[in-house]
Amino acid sequence: MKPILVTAALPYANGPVHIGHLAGCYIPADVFVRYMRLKGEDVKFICGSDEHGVPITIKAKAEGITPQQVVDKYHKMMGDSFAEFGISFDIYSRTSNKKHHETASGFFKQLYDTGKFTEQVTEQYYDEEAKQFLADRYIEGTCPKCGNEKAYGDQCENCGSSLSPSDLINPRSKLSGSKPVMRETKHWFLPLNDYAPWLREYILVGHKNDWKPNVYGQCKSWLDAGDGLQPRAMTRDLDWGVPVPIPGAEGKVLYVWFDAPIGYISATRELLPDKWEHYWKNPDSRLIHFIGKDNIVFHCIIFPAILKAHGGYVVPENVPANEFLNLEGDKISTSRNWAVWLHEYLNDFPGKQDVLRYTLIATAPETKDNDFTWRDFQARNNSELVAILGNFVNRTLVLTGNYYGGKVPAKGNYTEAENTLINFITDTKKQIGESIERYRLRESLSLLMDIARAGNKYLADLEPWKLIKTDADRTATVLHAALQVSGALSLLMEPFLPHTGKKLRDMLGIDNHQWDDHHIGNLLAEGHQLNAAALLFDKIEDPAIEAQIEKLAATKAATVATQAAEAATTENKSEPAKPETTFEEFMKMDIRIGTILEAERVPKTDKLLKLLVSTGDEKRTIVSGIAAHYAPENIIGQQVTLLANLAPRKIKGIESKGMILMAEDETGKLVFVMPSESLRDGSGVK
Ligand code: B3M
Ligand code: ZN
Repeated sequence: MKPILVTAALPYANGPVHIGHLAGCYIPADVFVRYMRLKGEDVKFICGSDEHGVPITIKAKAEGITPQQVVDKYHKMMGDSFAEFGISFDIYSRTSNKKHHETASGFFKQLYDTGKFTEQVTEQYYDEEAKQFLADRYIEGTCPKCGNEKAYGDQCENCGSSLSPSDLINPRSKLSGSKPVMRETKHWFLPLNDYAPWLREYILVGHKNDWKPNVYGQCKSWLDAGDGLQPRAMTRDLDWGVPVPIPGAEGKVLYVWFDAPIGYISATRELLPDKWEHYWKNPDSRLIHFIGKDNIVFHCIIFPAILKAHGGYVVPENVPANEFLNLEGDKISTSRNWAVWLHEYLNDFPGKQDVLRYTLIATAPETKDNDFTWRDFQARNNSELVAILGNFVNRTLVLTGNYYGGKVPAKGNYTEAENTLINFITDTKKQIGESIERYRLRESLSLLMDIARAGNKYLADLEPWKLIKTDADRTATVLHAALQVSGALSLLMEPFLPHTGKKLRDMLGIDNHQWDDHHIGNLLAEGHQLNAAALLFDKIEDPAIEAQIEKLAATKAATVATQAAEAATTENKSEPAKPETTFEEFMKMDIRIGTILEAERVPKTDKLLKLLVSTGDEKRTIVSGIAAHYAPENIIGQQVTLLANLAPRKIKGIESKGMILMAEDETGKLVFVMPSESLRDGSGVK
């Protein structure tokens, strides 16, 4: 039996868990692990809090507390809510603990001692006001790939690109807001470029067919990028993190994306002090990382390169990353409090963990971003869980209670109807397993519900409540078979709806817990006494949903009010003056009037519109970061002012020729700069 090591991304301990985390990573991982446990596989489920990195120190600064106080607060909050929700980690550890510091610095030291790093003095952005180098999220600016104006120095959450601070357009310090300057500093780099041939073989050849297209595609674009993989600094000028364990590195810590994935190893060591190598250093081991799409490059390129550089470790077999989940049509945002927080859900909907699990699996963003709405949540519960699954089980148990005192009736002779039903369950069980093992969890859940649908149809066709009046033996057989279907459901739903599976197994008096065929169809022997029946699910009424919708509306109103207040309180701070220019320099700018002929959203981005703009003598494509401000259909025919001779740039694979000039109002809204009267396209601006 091959050891299976499943990890789920270590969430930053700078805030609570929300439904985007659950849908993107934790529920898929939990379904997969529960299924593997049911099959009797040797599987371990590893997670913990990611407690280093700039997100933590920014939160600490914002709350006026220490980073340790931040991580202590959120590590407990997340661990408790994961446990109550039923994410069944074998360990939920944390990267600020001693075991991790030991493991991560030991890993770094081994790479250092074996000459895997290059030592480089480079220029790095420095905030002269805060007197601090600006690593990763201490700096933000415009993403060169997608135009997101709040991209971080190490990654862009909008398009998932991994960045370096020097890639950012208009960089600014998150500490003081000032424009940073460049200053020299020494760091230790992992020459990722040296691992490119191996990574190409490992991913582009080895996992061409079994990695999800969204994952494979991102890796391929990274590996095929013109300038290819670059050496990447694995240390930072920060005082919060794992100190760099070599002389001359005072005041420096391990880059969080070097130390955090090693957190998977240290947590396994904590869980299995004597056996952890059986999972991490066994060539037969299956290492599977469940993550969100913004973590792909770190788990598919950087961490495997680190493991390869160290040697002796398995590398990921698969990294089934999900896309993003939105909420009521808007991106989930911790900073705007636009989220359904897990701890609040557990408080508002006690005992309904599985309703949220069901909804988030059924709407999982497996291949593209998806949207959670409270109305859909209500419909999933009322029209599917209550009306299909709950209804079938309840009718079967109530009729057995009424006719046979709650004892499993005699099987009698199965007809084709029973044999077809039981064979359908066996076949569907096989398909469910195959879907789970291919990380198609929406499909696998839908197959589970097909079994409940088949059960309902069987009862509707045979109508035991009428049959009882004319054919007692036949009725006994029908309910005997229906009970076997309930029994099978109680096992097969375990990966998806563990709380409900347990509840149903208790009602049926089943303590079996195996995912194997011979139990399907004869889980409940004649004469077996069932326990008291109860509803598996109850309806969720409108007021409960309306309360949640109103809560979100209040959140949005509060955010808008805050933004307006911030805009109002900050004196009308115009953009900082730019350095002086000359008439000659200005005359190089070819600024013209144009008209937008066509407009469409750029797929997989929130900010970008692809425009076809007429400038009189030609029509050109321009990608513009205004999607958050204008719907494409509303700007057809809009006259605009554009910089026509800006060097063409590829943005999200689209050749963009020119730039639409926009003015920004005090709330950050972008407005067109246009002539006071309609002009011929191509008219020059001087
Ligand atoms: N904490 C990023 C995130 O929370 C990071 C994951 C680390 S997994 C080793 O999205
Ligand atoms: Zn981007």
